[in-house]
Amino acid sequence: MSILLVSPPFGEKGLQSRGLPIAPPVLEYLAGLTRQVDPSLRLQLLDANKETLVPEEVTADAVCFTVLTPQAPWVYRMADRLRALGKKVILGGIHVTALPEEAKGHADAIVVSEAETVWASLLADLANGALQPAYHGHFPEMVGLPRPVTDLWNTSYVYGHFQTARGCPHRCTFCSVHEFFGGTTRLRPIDEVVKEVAASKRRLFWGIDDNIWGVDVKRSIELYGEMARSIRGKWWFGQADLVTLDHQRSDELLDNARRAGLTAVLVGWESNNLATLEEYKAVNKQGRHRRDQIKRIRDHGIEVMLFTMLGGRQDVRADYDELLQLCDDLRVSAHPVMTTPFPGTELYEQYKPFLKPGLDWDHFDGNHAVFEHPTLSAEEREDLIIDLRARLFTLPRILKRVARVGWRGFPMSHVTSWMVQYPQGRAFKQYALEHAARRARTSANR
Ligand code: B12
Repeated sequence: MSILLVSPPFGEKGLQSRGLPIAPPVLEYLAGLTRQVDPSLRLQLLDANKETLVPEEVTADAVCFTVLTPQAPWVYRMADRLRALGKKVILGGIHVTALPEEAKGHADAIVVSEAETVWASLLADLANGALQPAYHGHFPEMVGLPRPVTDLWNTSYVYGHFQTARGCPHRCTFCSVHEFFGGTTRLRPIDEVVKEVAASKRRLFWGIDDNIWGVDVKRSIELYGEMARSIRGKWWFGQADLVTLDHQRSDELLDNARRAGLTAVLVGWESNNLATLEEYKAVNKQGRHRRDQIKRIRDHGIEVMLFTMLGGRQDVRADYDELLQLCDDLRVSAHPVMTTPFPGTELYEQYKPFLKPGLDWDHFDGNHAVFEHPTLSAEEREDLIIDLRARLFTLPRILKRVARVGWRGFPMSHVTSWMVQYPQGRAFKQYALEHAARRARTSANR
């Protein structure tokens, strides 16, 4: 029997991530899990950002899709076509877990929650022609997890990935993580992580933990110390909170993290607007002196990028300029996305009465305004974020920011700063052009 694992394209209305240099983590991980539970099964992987999925040309018996919310419409269309051709379709991932009844309509089987505890029985049922409509995974212990399988691609990637923990201690209302992982945080054994990264042929990684140091500071210090001792010539970036840096051992944490190869951290700044931060229940994760902490991280030789959302119902027009000013003051870059209430989150329930009717899930991609705002129209918010991104990613600004990374990180943190910012600026520009073309077509049709 053979199965094809598919990573869907990152939205059709905003192809921001075309040619993303990161290997899709879910696919490589599920391939590892499959080999662990049934080594006889033949496996194929397809990254639909880089290759075209043609249902008529699929040779596998079953096709498995991982589904984020903005990818759902594409997946459902493909799934319907594949099923009409007699293929079995299995869906899993965060969107399927949030809306299982919707997903069931397009699949022979769905996996709700994490796959580890149900994957073996699902594959056995598939082989026996006895698939159940739904499999409900539990929250597995993070011991003995399979390593990602990296040798099945037809395409190539610059970055691999590793995961040391699942879950996050914070409960931000916009974030899917808390709900998805059942409020749990779970850590992998340090030696398993270190051996996995050391054994990988790859040299650059994304540490895909939801919070690379905020789950358990002492364990992070220990993990990074061990990585620094055992791994040479490998570098990585990851995402984290700021409040952890109020911890008394945070200098040691940052030192060890840099020695472990951390070149850049994407910090959850979330918003400049205090009312919005409160609305998102994201105040506590900012810590006491968040501006100073940004400087501290960079002085340790680690690049910083701010994750921020704009266009929430408490946000105002001035927030866009203020974010640019903040980035200029701190000489730091940002990844601004449109506030998006994802199904399964607290924010979704709160914003439900304001959602624009008739929008398909592909609008929930961080570029589109999907709810009504008290003072700003959807078009205004979409234009404001595009304009902010254009101003943030001019070449002089990018270069000034690269130069500001502390000397202790030279050269890899500086190289990473460029490698993250430059393509991001280009992707934003490309999206802006596509957005303008779509807007022109819409007004011509009116
Ligand atoms: C890596 C990542 C990305 C990468 C993906 C890289 C790639 N090439 O695939 C990139 C940067 C591209 C990305 C983009 C986005 N992301 Co993202 N991302 C993540 C992150 C940090 C890790 C996901 C991951 O790979 N985990 C490792 C794998 C092994 O674990 P897993 O996904 O949990 O999979 C397990 C189960 O879900 C299940 N499973 C998953 N899929 C399948 C499929 C089958 C068939 C089966 C059986 C089981 C199964 O089994 C796995 C093992 O238990 C998560 C945070 C998180 N913790 O999930 C956010 C997350 C998934 N992202 C999120 C968001 C919002 C986005 C963006 C929309 C951001 C934005 N606003 O611009 C974009 C999507 C753009 C688009 N238009 O589609 C949200 C998802 C919300 C939602 N409802 O979809 C998350 C949860 C972050 C959050 N804090 O809320 N992301």
